[in-house]
Amino acid sequence: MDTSIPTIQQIKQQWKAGQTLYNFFLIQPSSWNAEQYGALGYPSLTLDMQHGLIEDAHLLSLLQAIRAGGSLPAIRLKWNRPELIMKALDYDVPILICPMVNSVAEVEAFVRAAKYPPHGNRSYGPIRAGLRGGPDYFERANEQIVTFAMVETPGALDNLEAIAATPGLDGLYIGPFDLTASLGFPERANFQDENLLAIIDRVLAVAKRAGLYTGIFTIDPKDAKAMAHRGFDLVTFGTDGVLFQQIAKSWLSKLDG
Ligand code: 3PY
Ligand code: MG
Repeated sequence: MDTSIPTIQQIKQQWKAGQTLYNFFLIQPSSWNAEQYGALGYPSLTLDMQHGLIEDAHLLSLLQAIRAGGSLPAIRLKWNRPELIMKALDYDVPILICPMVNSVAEVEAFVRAAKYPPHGNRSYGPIRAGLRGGPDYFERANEQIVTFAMVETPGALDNLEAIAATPGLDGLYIGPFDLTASLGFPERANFQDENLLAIIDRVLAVAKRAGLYTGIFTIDPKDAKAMAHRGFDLVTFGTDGVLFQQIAKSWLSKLDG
């Protein structure tokens, strides 16, 4: 077991002390790709099952590679469905990010599937998670998992305070692309836009009042740093897809003609 990778308990202490956990999204289903980011010092990696090219059959080798590289794994679920949530947890993913929720009922369903009774109805069978979690995994699992509901729809914004009060929910994670697209903003995810910043600050304030952790997606390290300074706990600073395309284009542009 790699003891240099922090546990969720340690991450929660770091968040309470005001430290940001930087995070990077992986869309490529390659274990070598996943392993090398950790070796380069990326502290946490999220497998993007919603938009990434990653399917269930890739999960095991990707999760093994992420830990082998030295990063803490997370997952952005394909959708808010109990079988996907329970499977991800059995595979030993301690941080879950659930996309496109709109209502308290949807967030309750998310949390219920992620927690063992009496707080939820997660089915028992922690095939991989139990190995790291030890013999008392069942007793401690609910505290070893962080559930983030994404705020990226008008519904989530309308119901923000009530969603934040959902028992068992651990955090709110902003998806600025869907948020600005669904609200009809002129530009998607422009972090200079005062209207977007006002929403970001509202989500931060509501989350802090409710005792929740906060996360946000960006694709630019400059925006990521600004969001960390604004007070976010988990800040995504890009994806392997965007990184590859930017570098590939810039290398091509250095050639003649
Ligand atoms: C969004 O910004 O909508 C996201 O889901 C980030 O991936
Ligand atoms: Mg989104």
